[in-house]
Amino acid sequence: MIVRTLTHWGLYDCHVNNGELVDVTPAPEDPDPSPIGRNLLLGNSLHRVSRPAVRRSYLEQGSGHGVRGKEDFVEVSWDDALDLIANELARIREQHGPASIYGGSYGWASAGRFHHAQSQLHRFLTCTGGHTDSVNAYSYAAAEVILPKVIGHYEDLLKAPTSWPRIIEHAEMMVCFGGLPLRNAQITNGGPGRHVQQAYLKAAAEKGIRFFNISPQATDCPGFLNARWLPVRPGTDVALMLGLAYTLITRDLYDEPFIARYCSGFDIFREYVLGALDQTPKTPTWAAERCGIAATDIEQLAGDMASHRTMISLSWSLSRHQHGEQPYWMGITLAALLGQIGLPGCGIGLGYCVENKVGKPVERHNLAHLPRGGMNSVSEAVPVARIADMLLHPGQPYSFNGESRCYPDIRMIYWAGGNPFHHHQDLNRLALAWQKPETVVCHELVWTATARHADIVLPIASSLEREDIGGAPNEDILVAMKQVLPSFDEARTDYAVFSGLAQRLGAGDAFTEGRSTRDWIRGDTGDTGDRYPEMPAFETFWEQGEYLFPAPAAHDLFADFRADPMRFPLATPDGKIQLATEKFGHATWHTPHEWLGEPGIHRFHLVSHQPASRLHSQLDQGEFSQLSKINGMEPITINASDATELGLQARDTVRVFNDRGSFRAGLIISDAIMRGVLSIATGAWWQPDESGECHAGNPNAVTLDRGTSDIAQGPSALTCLVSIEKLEPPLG
Ligand SMILES: Nc1nc2c(c(=O)[nH]1)N[C@H]1C(S)=C(S)[C@@H](COP(=O)(O)OP(=O)(O)OC[C@H]3O[C@@H](n4cnc5c(=O)[nH]c(N)nc54)[C@H](O)[C@@H]3O)O[C@H]1N2
Ligand SMILES: Nc1nc2c(c(=O)[nH]1)N[C@H]1C(S)=C(S)[C@@H](COP(=O)(O)OP(=O)(O)OC[C@H]3O[C@@H](n4cnc5c(=O)[nH]c(N)nc54)[C@H](O)[C@@H]3O)O[C@H]1N2
Ligand SMILES: [Mo]
Repeated sequence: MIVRTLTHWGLYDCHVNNGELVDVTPAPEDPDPSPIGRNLLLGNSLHRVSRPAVRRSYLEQGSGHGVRGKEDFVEVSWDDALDLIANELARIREQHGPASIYGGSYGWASAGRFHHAQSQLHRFLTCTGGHTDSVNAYSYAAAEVILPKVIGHYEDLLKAPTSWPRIIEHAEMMVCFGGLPLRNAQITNGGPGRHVQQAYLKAAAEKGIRFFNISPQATDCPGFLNARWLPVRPGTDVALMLGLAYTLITRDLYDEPFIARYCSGFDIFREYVLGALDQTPKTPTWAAERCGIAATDIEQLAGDMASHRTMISLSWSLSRHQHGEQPYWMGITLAALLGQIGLPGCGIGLGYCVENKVGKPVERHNLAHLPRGGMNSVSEAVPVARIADMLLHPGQPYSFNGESRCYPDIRMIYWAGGNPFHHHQDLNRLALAWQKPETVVCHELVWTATARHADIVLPIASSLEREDIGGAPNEDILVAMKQVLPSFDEARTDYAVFSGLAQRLGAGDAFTEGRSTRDWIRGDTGDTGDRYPEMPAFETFWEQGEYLFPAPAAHDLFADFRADPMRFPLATPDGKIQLATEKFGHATWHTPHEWLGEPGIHRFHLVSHQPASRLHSQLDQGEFSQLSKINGMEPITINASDATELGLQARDTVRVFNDRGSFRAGLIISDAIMRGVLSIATGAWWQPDESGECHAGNPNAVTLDRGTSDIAQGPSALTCLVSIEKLEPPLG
């Protein structure tokens, strides 16, 4: 039997024999399928949670006993587990109020719109009395806060910038900060039906567009683009862009009429660039000292950008540095100086190739998602990456988005669909903070480090073990995700679990509305039926298995604003691009807390990027992910001259460390990474030994857990200096 399914990494045919998954092959319609699908083979069965389980001393002695993450678990019946959780939720809400329950629960979970784990959890917690939530995403939190102030329409800039066909037709140059890493285009949150980024890049290369890869790694652009590599020190793009801006302004290469008509605050920004107030002109030489790119190259690039039709791309990784708000503000400022925003195929886009959807001509479909089921009784939401601070400092003040706020006093954590013990920074610190609440509940498929750090773990059915409707607002396919496999052992869907809990808490009807899973799925096409009259009725769609939306026309972002800024103003106070604001100043260079400009004793910058062989930590146990490992560990890349200097060889087991922690990894030696930089993918399952050293190679063993700044309080995962040494085998 072959059953088709949609995942965050594409559309696959699952081959099932006697209730077992025997093969996974990409849908033939996908022109450039992702090998990540192979991970489903072992991944759907290895390390699964079989039955509800409770941490031993929590079960035997109650909350407040034992140490999370250091104990074994006792399996219990579903009824006992659900009674335990329902009683605990009721007790804690009554004693400490709904804000003491943290349901932020960041994470990607699986494709499938109805079973989306975080939406299920939010609906359940809202229906039963409310909870503290998180705000913004690890991916680009700094952008989410700064972009609305600068340019208004941040959603389109991030997810639906000027489409590739327009770039290919009109642009002459593409300057890519963070490159165009095709490995990331394997993914779209919700699921891509057809992978298109490689074909677009090839067409752009054939057209003769010149690419510039501004990144610590040459591999961030595929070889066929023949990109010019300008190795930049991590975290210094703002300095580089200021050097470019200085050149444009002082050589009169900037577009004065564009600035006058479409921007405000230029005079303040110009004073800063010229050094009128701080006596520090941001010359190319000043920039070169910080970013490591020669002043002559900076001058030449500025001239080239001004004299050609140029598209600027800023990868989302730039936002995950300390002061990650600034590269986005500065990138927009640079694009404004060039005056090409809104011209066909030019201007600026954030994150081409970051996901399959970015740059694809799209119409954002208004697909329904599971509603919350009312207003959350708690209005406060904590910036997503401040979780350890929140747990460690209840009641303490912090600043966010120009406001002063206080952290809530969290007594219970409820997590479904994410893996904070892979995704959060400084995991040893998180493990300490995680001891604070009275109860931690986790819904998981597999025994991740997050499951191991809970008190109560519930086994969840995988996306292959339930039915759903699959699709993403900016992809072109809707998929009837039929059930592929029976549930693993005693696993249940998140929905079934929350239905059982809601009933115990007297909110059963409010949660389920008396609807079956199929009823919910049927309603999940949103208003698409109205917008696409040719779309078949649900039953026909379900039988046919797929619906492809008609291809929309390519578009140029901000073309309407450019044509008529009065009629199509930006969503900023004066409708213009804000190069300076009263409250937040202007795009500014801040010296990072850790960077190669002042290395100190740890003299390597650790860049942690998205993995080519999986999605985050998901299915790390799968075949394709395991093939990428070196001696069972995540590979880490070092520059060849650095390796020689340190006496390191390819495939050595290395120890990477700083004052926060350490991890082990297998070494790759390369000329395609700049000196002083180490690069490792995120997502290896955190496996700390007694000393806290991770044996699998999770970079968050050593990363910095600080907010980007008071503006967005996003993650600063990429601001991280480390040392590296060969791990000698123990003597004897
Ligand atoms: N150092 C460093 N850290 C980073 C980053 C970085 O660049 N550097 N990047 C950050 C970014 S951008 C992101 S988005 C995060 C990603 O972090 P996460 O989104 O937390 O990572 P995933 O591995 O996708 O975690 C999803 C978890 O949900 C489980 N799951 C899957 N389906 C279901 C389901 O139906 N129900 C339930 N209950 N569970 C399910 C999976 O088994 C898995 O453990 O990592 C961040 N962390
Ligand atoms: N295969 C795969 N694809 C994915 C994901 C996955 O897990 N697997 N995750 C998805 C998710 S959740 C997200 S948010 C996106 C993330 O998309 P991005 O954030 O764009 O991706 P990263 O791979 O983290 O970073 C891209 C490159 O930025 C470079 N870089 C790092 N720091 C700097 C810097 O300071 N300056 C410059 N110029 N370059 C720098 C690094 O060399 C890195 O390879 O990817 C998505 N795509
Ligand atoms: Mo992300």
